[in-house]
Amino acid sequence: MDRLFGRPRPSDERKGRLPPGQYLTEKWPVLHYGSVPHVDLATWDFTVWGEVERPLTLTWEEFRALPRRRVRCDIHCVTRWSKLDAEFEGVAMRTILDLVRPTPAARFVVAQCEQGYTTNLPLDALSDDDVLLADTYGREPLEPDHGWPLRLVVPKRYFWKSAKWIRGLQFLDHDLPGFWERYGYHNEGDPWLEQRFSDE
Ligand SMILES: Nc1nc2c(c(=O)[nH]1)N[C@H]1C(S)=C(S)[C@@H](COP(=O)(O)O)O[C@H]1N2
Ligand SMILES: [Mo]
Repeated sequence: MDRLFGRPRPSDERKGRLPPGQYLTEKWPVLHYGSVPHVDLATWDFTVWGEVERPLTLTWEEFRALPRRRVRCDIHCVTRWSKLDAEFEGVAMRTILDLVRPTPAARFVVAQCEQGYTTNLPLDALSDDDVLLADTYGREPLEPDHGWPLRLVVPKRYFWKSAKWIRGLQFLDHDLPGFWERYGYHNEGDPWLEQRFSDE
């Protein structure tokens, strides 16, 4: 009944959106292993290979010509900060999946990035319609720190699965733990189940 009088308070809107063990931040922290890569769009490409019927390599211009999609989502980092209402724009993963057509054997995907960072996801998780290859945040190109020119955004997983400076996707018939997953991070990384580390 409160809702009849005025707008809901921010605390009401936020209720139920913070997974266990997380706190809210307004800022957007920068976190990664190693340094920010120097990327030249003239030589940049995006490659999809492995268990797909139509392997694909896109130049930056070709990537930018694909249909666009905007996703508003909450970010949950395993280091316990969460940021609500992030607005990314780019190409829906569904669009890429339609182009490359995973084979019936394809079950897992490894995101491959500049400087060798990797992270793994089941194909099911990648197929969600909120999964994005994002080049834009808040209507501006991504900051280099946050993954310019292109990052993966997987809203339903902890943010280490949202690979920055992504250069390709490798489709596999078996699972292959990525960079942090090999160092003890959970293989699935669902923030609502608090899947932080693999020994928990
Ligand atoms: N290429 C690359 N992507 C990466 C990482 C990294 O080290 N290298 N770190 C991950 C981790 S641990 C987190 S929490 C998020 C942080 O993204 P942000 O700096 O945009 O907040 O990026 C993820 N993507
Ligand atoms: Mo992280």
